[in-house]
Amino acid sequence: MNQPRWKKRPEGSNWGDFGSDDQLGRVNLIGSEQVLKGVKEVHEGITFCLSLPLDIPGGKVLNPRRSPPRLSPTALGDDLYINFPLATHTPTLRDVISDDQVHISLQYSTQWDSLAHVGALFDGDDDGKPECRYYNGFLAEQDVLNLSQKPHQQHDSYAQRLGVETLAVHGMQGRAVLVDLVRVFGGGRTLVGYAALMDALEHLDVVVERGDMLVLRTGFAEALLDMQGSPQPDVLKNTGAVLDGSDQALLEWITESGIAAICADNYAVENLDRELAPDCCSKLPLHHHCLFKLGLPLAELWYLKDLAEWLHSRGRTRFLLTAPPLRLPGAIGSPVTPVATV
Ligand code: UVW
Repeated sequence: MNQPRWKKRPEGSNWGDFGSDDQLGRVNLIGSEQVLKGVKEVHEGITFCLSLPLDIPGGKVLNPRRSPPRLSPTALGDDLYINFPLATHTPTLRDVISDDQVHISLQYSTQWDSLAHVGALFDGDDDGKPECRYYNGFLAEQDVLNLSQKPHQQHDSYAQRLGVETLAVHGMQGRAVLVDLVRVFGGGRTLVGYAALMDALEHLDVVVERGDMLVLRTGFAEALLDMQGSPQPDVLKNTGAVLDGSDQALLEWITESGIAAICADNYAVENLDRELAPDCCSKLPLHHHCLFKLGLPLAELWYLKDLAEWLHSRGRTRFLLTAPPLRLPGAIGSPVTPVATV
């Protein structure tokens, strides 16, 4: 095993516990045993698609950096390959070809955050000079992300380590447990810290075990879907529960519970609307704890309503989740079409 990339790891982190070169973090806990436990939850062979249409939300309301996907034809010279007759160049041919491409913000809609999504300025060498590091101490520019400036001002990014393809290759299949927060708190904006989450687990009779993927329904994605591509910011800011990443007890529970991933139907999983104290050092404390300290991937904007209602009607909370991201080398996030099998 190589030497760790750090002398001092962040307090409360698991850096090094899965090996000094580990790039999977808590996803290591999703092994064959977890897949078999997931398969045991398949009784009826019914599947649910847990993705929104990837052009939802619509516009740039949730995150002004991220644009809706734009589809266009592939082209060769002046030929655009939509309903393109091959007879154009070879008169005897009767084939007609359509072929397209997409410009997409990888975290626009239903998505996974890889462990390369959120790092921190951290002094892992203990030499008083903070450097940008990601999970397991990987150094930003050296190990993880290169940003190259190409001619014509085009920037290319590429995660050499911790990119989303590491999750794709692992598979992201195993047992998941649904916590239907809508059933406990309704669909309005509720800040859920440790105490509220524990109340919800008790009320819903949910048991969370090591290696499970925790799936949180807040009602946000279904509200977005109802808005049909014209999202209403005033309504959305009061819609759906959000986790309180500033609640230390909640972060400790995430560490202790052994969960391998958190998948939510809201944007960001956590509360982004809080006022930042003058000495605050993370706007995204849940992302910091999960992605940076534990290597625990987050997923957002999943569509969970139909699954939640079905599970409730059967008095169940667990299911087999199959949710590999794209095996897109170097990508930081990824659209995903998660499938629940029950
Ligand atoms: C942010 O940048 C807030 O990212 P995410 O979509 O992971 O919440």
